[in-house]
Amino acid sequence: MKYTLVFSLTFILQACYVLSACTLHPEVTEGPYYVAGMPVRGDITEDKTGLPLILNLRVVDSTTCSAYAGNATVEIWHCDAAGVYSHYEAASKNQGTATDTKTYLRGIQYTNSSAYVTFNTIFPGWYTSRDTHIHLKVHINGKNVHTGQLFFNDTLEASIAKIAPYSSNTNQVTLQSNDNVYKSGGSYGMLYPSYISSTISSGLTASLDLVVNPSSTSSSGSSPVTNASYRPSSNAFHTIFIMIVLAFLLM
Ligand SMILES: *[C@@H]1O[C@H](CO)[C@@H](O)[C@H](O)[C@H]1NC(C)=O
Ligand SMILES: *[C@@H]1O[C@H](CO)[C@@H](O)[C@H](O)[C@H]1NC(C)=O
Ligand SMILES: *[C@@H]1O[C@H](CO)[C@@H](O)[C@H](O)[C@H]1NC(C)=O
Ligand SMILES: CC(=O)N[C@H]1CO[C@H](CO)[C@@H](O)[C@@H]1O
Repeated sequence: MKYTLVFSLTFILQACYVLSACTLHPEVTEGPYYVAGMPVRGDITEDKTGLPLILNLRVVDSTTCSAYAGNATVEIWHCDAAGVYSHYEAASKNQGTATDTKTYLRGIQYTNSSAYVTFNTIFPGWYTSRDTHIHLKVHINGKNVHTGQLFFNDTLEASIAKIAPYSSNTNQVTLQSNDNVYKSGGSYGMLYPSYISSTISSGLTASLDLVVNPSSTSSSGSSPVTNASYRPSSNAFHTIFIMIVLAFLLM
């Protein structure tokens, strides 16, 4: 009877713990357009036109569920309104594999004392077979601990597609439900932006916590690690701890 109670209470408390814990963000592919060594800067727009987008991203430690106080950077890169990436303009336009030296819409920021970075950029466009997205990497002491992608709501994307210069993008649209990267864990990167002021033309701003394990190494290549194998490993210990405490209390 006592043990049944211990097991039931452990199960309930464990369920509460899992629900309240921050979940480690799954690794998703870095894709073919990553370039190392990009500038450290908050404004990555350069001469690109589009709706202003302000991103506030906070690095959270999955092992403690609190803001990561150490030496972290967040790096982002994304395509322009026409679906073209700097450094890979030819490849983005299906015109071969030549690379260029452009750096627009790429940058790295060190986290501030609240573990935040802020990027000023433009809302990205899209290209065939991919939903609109922003790539990111989190580095800790220079080591890449996480590779992810950020996504937006399909309905929001459809409204933006009607506004210049996005309205000139003739690439095929891919809905989230058909995007293979989104399906591999993209929901953790969903952004829910608000307008900077009263209308969409003022631009958008969004915030997100990036939950990473500071001691892991990003898989970052074309074979992403599944989210299940990236869950924090403290649960087994937690379960045993709760059971011991309850057994004492009920003795
Ligand atoms: C850190 O950056 C965030 C987002 O830009 C900002 O709200 C916050 O005030 C900054 N904190 C410090 C201590 O500078
Ligand atoms: C922080 O990490 C960077 C690499 O991203 C490294 O160059 C720098 O020395 C580190 N700073 C400290 C204070 O550890
Ligand atoms: C996207 O936005 C539409 C309209 O606001 C809403 O109905 C839908 O549930 C949203 N989808 C997601 C995945 O949040
Ligand atoms: C967001 C996401 O991809 N979640 C998946 C994590 O892994 C479990 C187990 O493989 C899936 O059921 C989830 O759909």
